[in-house]
Amino acid sequence: MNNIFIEEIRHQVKKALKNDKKRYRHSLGVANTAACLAMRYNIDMERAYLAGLLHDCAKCEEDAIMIKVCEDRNIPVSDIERENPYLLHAKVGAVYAKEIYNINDDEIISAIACHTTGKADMTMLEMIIFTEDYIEPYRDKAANLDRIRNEAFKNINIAVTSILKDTLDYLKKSNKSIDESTQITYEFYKNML
Ligand code: DGI
Ligand code: FE
Ligand code: FE
Repeated sequence: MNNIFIEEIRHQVKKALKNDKKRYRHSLGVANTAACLAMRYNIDMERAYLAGLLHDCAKCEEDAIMIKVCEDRNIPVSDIERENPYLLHAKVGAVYAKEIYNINDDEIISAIACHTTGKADMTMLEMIIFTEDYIEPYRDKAANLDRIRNEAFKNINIAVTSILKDTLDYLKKSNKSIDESTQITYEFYKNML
């Protein structure tokens, strides 16, 4: 994506993620393939690219700082988030997108805020970022990736449901606590199919 504004954001995101070698590569993967899904589902490509580029911009932030960023802004922090502060990189990423990267597009901000757990009744942009975060080409660990990549371009509601189902299975198997947003999102999409 070629414009000075986006080039500058790419530069800033690269710097912010320099402590996690593969994270910038993943962010570009989400940005580029979110633009592809935007073409498929007739939404603005540049907004999808920007949301993808920024979705993990707080991924290298320290846990204590993320909790403080939320508390200072009266953003609710659930018990599960307090136990697993990495979950907060989504909400804090949304704050940084607004306050540091000067994004004033509410749908981009909300797509960043809900990219880890999803939420009920997501907009197309939100679903695209949620989905690409899981399937972008550099991802290689999750179950059923080939099938879900295919679903994403055929029927994105099915892809979102599959991702939530596999994420919940993985969390249960590894005895991790489940945030109610993840469960609520899954119920919503399962009941919609
Ligand atoms: O930041 P990324 O690694 O690109 O991806 P992400 O923001 O989707 O975070 C992925 C992790 O989040 C993955 O290991 C599953 C985890 N996760 C999603 N929902 C929940 C969760 N972890 C817990 N403990 N509880 C959840 O409800
Ligand atoms: Fe993330
Ligand atoms: Fe991500």
